[in-house]
Amino acid sequence: MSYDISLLSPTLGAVITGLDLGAELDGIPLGRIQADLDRHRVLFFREQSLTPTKQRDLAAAFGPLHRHPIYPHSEGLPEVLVLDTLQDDLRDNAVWHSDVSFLPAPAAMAVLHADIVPDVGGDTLWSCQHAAWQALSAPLQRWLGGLQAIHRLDQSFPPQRFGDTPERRARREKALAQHPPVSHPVVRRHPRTGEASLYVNEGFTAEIEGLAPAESRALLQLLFQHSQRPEFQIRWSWRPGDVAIWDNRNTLHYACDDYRPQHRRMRRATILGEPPLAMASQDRARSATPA
Ligand SMILES: O=C(O)CCC(=O)C(=O)O
Ligand SMILES: [Fe+2]
Repeated sequence: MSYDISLLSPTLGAVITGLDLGAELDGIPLGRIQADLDRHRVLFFREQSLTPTKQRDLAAAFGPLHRHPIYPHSEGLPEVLVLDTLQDDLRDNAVWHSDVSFLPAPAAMAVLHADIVPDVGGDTLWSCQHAAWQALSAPLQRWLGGLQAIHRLDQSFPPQRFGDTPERRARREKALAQHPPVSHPVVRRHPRTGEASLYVNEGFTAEIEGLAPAESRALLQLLFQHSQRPEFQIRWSWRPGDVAIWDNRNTLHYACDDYRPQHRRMRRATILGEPPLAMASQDRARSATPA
């Protein structure tokens, strides 16, 4: 099956037309989709109306799937989580984040399907963290390349969120006990493309290791602001049935919270990756050498 692709920005985002993601898996050009994802980082497919099972199967073709410790899931499908404004307070997704960076081996990719969307509003934004890294000065790139940061689940799942019933409280507490804070490189190297990208996010990154608290706060503030520059971003206005597939290693995303009280429901299947790779020291040195 061949398809057409058109770009949304120079650095990230492409819309694919002429492809039915609900077709039999062996008819879907998974290798070409993966190559386009490597190049464009976020791919969009209009009005696909994938069933939850098809969504799970499509995502599983790219790698093992994650079961989220807190979010509810599609009936009978623990790998397909449901983000429903009638069920949960999802305002915390209106913060720039990379999915499940609180895991030792976070998500490589995600497949998001729009079930119910407001007439207007409820867009999702993505930001390219390879472009963000590239736009930093060479001395800062070199310094960041040697740093590690702590990522925590509870930063995006505070007690007031998912703590309103005894069951949800217990689920959150169990999740916290099973997910102690983890340390990841501040700059990660993509295992498929070799590209460097900034890897801190407001959703889960709590501190930079080894710095004084005030230094860590100031540096994270600088990096969060930098990572969110409009130059690195795209924004998608959903129609029901739209699908987005993103590279979760080198992008951040943000679900715009501008549509309440309208109803919005999305589903996500999340493909697990590897522990983030740090920059090799010779690469850090090279990034500081004028071309
Ligand atoms: O609701 C959305 O548009 C995205 C929510 C989100 O952060 C996710 O699915 O990972
Ligand atoms: Fe997310």
